[in-house]
Amino acid sequence: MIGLAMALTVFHSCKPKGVQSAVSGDSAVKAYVPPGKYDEFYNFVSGGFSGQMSVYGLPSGRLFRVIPVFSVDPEKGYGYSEESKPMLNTSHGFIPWDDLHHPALSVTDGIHDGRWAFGNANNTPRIARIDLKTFRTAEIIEIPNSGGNHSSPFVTENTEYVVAGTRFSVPMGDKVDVPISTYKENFRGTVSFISVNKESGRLGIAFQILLPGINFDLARAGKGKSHGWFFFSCYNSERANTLLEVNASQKDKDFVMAVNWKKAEEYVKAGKGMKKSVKYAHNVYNESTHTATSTIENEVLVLDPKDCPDMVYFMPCPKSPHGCDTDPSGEYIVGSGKLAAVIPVFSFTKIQEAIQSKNFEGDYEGIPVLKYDAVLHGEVKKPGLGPLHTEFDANGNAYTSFFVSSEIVKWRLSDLQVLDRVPTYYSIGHLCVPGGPTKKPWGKYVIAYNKITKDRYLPTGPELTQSAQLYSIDGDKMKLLLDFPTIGEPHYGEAIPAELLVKNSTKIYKLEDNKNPYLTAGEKNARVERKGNEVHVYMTSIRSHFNPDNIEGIKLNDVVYFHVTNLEQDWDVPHGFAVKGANNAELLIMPGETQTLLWRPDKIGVHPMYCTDFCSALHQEMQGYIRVSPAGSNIPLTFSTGKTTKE
Ligand code: CUK
Ligand code: CUA
Repeated sequence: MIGLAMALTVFHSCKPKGVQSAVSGDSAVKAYVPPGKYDEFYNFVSGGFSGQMSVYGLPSGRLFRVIPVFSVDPEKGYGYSEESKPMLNTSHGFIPWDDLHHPALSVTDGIHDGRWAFGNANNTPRIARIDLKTFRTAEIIEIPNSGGNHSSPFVTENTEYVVAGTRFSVPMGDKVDVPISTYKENFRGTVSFISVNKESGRLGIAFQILLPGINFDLARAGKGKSHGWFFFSCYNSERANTLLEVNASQKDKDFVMAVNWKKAEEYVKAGKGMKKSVKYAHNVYNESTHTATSTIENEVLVLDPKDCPDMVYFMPCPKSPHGCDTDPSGEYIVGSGKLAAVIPVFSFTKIQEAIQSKNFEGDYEGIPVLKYDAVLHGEVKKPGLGPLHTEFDANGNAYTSFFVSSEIVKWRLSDLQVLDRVPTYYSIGHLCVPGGPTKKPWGKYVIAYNKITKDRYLPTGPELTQSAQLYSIDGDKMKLLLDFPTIGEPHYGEAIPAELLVKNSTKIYKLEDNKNPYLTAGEKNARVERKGNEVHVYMTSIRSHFNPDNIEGIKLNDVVYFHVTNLEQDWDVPHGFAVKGANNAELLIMPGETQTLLWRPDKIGVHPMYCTDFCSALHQEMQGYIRVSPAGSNIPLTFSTGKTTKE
């Protein structure tokens, strides 16, 4: 008896007070995907300061893959293999990290097409394109004239463009070494329109728009009737350069900026753009050589609204706006002031009328400011505290996240009535309805990406797991179904029906299509070649041996390149490669692929190497030796596989 009572007490005291599970009835069943069954959606979630993007199944919340984008990933050799290093090149040189906030999935006619995902690098401004056939980063382009690419990488209705709005305004051009106190005079902002090639997906900076020195936060493209427009939220219209928490919260209203990008295209055609000399890296991964190349570009086209009337407008938006979201019809633009007590909803029709009748309240740094009342569809009254982001379902409803009051609020677009609210645990940032930012929301769920985890999971030292929560939205009331942990800070996510990706998923790279210059086409071609102090090992891997697996004649101070070709042509049979003392990472080589590891042997002796991925019953036998001799030694360069040991 006493033992039981004690056990109960201990059990209770393990769980902090205030934890609510709040699930009921059939919730568990709704989130349960039985072993061997597939999830209904892929959820692409940003990793925040991990610099990666992770892929979860919904409704199960199971983690499928972490896609390295802006950060090196030793698990996959990304940023460590010679082929992938150029992906992380920038105008500052090689950068192994960034801060990825927003995934965006490509659309055709405003509907998910399952081709690409895009991600933004917030710190050293870049945009990445991920190929959804391979779940690999295919391209990264750096954004010049930008100081923090937060308002990015949202897409237009046919993925004509992804955008990049600078969070920090910065001095640019010839005059960059200026006192910070000259902010108002010298600091400017830009938004960039990055074109996406319809077939290849290849990115290019089409044009940038030069803007007053305010901070751009988030953005969404118009769609349907508002196709051709882009909306950006802006804060710090005070143009403060210090203590922004006070100084950028002075004004009652900041702005949502409306950009007529069709008009901008006309100005570009008419030669209104100025060519500015800049420096930015453009990195492309070639699918047939399995190799990335990095090119430094030197020029960008800049449009100044002064020379381009009717291209940019400001709409007042209360107060310190964060999210800026367009509904599936394209008629409504929802602003979210972090410090506002209402949610302002703008009407695209009214915006057009106000522009026609020049219903301006004045201008801001030469850009017309539309009258708030003239462009407002209405305000959602008393919705909650600290509105951040809004997503939509297909039935005319909106779902807004509230950081301060820690909840999701469902409201109706037509009459702005609040319909339902559920608590989130805790302090939700972004949220995601599958297809929520598109013309065709898939609906069914809303996912909360939370900022604070507190007592939801077992403690893991000073830092707790990051966390997301899944709610069903198919009934009138939202219902909590599941908590699931995430990798990095899950700022935002997009979810897409699995069937749109499954059929196109790459299973192997065909050996006959492998154009890597260091390909070893079959075991008979395996060899080791010396060029001065460079040694190139042309190596193959197949279950369960390397060829060659005994190498002698390597000398101290040699620079050794292992070019490993995985000869397998079966799905899900990667081989790994690691050599003792290599000060980078492993290689993880997919079937039919060639990858290269650079090794600078720094010790005399015999160095083991082995396959790092358990590939067969005899995986543990997949190993070999490399003999390293003194720099002046005359041991000849030899290599073999299957030569018997001398008795
Ligand atoms: S941000 Cu994180 S909650 Cu960088 Cu999109 Cu709003
Ligand atoms: Cu190849 Cu283990």
